[in-house]
Amino acid sequence: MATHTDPPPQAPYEPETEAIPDDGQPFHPALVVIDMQNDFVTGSLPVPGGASILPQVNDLIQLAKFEARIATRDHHPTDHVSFAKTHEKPEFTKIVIYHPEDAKELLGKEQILWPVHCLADTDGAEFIPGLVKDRFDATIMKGTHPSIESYSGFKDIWGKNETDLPGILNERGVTDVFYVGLAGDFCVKYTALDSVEYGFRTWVVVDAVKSISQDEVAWNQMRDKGVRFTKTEDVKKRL
Ligand code: VGL
Ligand code: ZN
Repeated sequence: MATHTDPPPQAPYEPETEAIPDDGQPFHPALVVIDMQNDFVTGSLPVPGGASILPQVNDLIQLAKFEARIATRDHHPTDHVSFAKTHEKPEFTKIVIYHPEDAKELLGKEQILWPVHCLADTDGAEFIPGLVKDRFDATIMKGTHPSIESYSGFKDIWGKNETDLPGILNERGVTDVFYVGLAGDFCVKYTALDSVEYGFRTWVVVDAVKSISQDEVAWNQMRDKGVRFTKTEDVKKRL
């Protein structure tokens, strides 16, 4: 039970944002909507405040000027490597995992063990009610291989398998990609970091994103790698 001597619960960190410059450079924007799925909002791995971003996400989806609108979905098999249950270990602890074809090299990666979430073809993996999903040009499914974790919409955590996302963006001549959705410190962060690496001007729309952790760590990692932060209102003004 909370007492008067406890420190107040920390308000979520909110990074500073900027308006999108209109500086005469080519501007071909795309929107990527990350993991707006039941399990991340009302299901087994709820992101605090997840439901609250739906109005901003829907407003952005309906802006006429985006040259592509793409969704991602977490879509795991029952015994996925990221599930605590698969390893018979407690949820939210960390283990070291290996690539199924590369285990002999012993190049492990730290893996947080999650509750079972976004099982393929279950309600938990469906888009949340009210999401304007009929406007998506493509939906990228990720985390579909039982032994491979995939947070980013571009490629798995080992960087071995690329999705269709970079091809779609490049085909359409996209210069600027706007990222919204869940969770800010996992799938949004890893997607945005890859987006910079692929050469896109990369924007995270901070009032259309919620994170699992309330701290600034993930935001600083993104900013340090060249991800830029803006707000729904500023996107509407530029588009
Ligand atoms: C995610 C944890 C596990 C996400 C996906 O969408 O951010 N987080 N799988
Ligand atoms: Zn997942």
